[in-house]
Amino acid sequence: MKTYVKTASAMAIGLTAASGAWADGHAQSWDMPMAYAATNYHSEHGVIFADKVREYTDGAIDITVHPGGSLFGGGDIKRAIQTGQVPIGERFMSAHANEAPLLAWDNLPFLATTYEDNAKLWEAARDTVNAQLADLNLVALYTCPWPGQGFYFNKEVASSADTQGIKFRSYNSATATFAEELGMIPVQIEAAELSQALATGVASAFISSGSTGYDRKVWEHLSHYYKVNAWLPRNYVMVNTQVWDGLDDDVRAGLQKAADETAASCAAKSAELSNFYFDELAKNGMTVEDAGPDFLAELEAIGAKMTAEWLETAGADGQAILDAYKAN
Ligand code: PCA
Repeated sequence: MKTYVKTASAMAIGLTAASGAWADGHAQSWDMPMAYAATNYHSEHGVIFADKVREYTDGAIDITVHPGGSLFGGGDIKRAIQTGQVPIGERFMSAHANEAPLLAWDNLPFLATTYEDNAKLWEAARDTVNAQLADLNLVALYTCPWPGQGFYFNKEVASSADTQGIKFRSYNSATATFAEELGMIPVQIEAAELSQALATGVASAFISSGSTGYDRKVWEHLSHYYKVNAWLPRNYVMVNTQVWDGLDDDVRAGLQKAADETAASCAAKSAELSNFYFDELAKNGMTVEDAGPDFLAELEAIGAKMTAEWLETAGADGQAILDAYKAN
């Protein structure tokens, strides 16, 4: 209750100006913080989305994209939207699993490792995830997958015998668990801070897609990428629930149309770019290869344990997602 009151009063302060502008028939200007590099396809799709929104709402909503954590750092974006400091923003969904374990639905190792399966998994999860987000005062407009996740190191790694004691950049609690299971020391760092963390030795390994390694030019510090393809996690663009509910039906429909089209285009771009990123890592001197059988077997065993742990925390809703996915 206390949290609700706090949220409601912050909302009143933060959003009056925007709502008033709309009541007068003028455009609402929305700042949209995004967490990842301006040149990343997620951020580029934020701009595509903003253009479509202007078009489909007849200029009623004018979104300005702020990529790279420039308006709010990645870790602060969700809170800023929940409390009405900004109406809309984008972030990595499973980064919010510490607050709502269900949101790690797309972080389950080796469950859905192709774009097609990943789309099926999102369909299976969508309603449950949206209900969870409603509890957090959020409405998801669209989600978009990252390419498959693999491991970056500064040396050859054949098994966990080679990973003991390594400082590992994690991006959520699941990846911290993964690191610990491999004898590494996790430290949570934003993608925007990654190059600096590698340069200063705060971390010397991490899990991510080829995309983030490319964005952050990690070949300057690291030598090996293992294409584990453990999962394809998603970013999501979310709106504050009161803002969403306060819009005219037409405007909401325009936003949703823009969101649906952007989702399809963003997922296609992710798939299209996934091999390009590997090529770029290799061109810049990294060894890019599949994980060896010993390492992979260990990762699979850890993955099974992580899935079991997730089911304990996500409960019946989590099981329902898995059942719906497997039924299709
Ligand atoms: N890049 C983001 C999240 C997943 C990914 O591929 C990151 O490393 O922070």
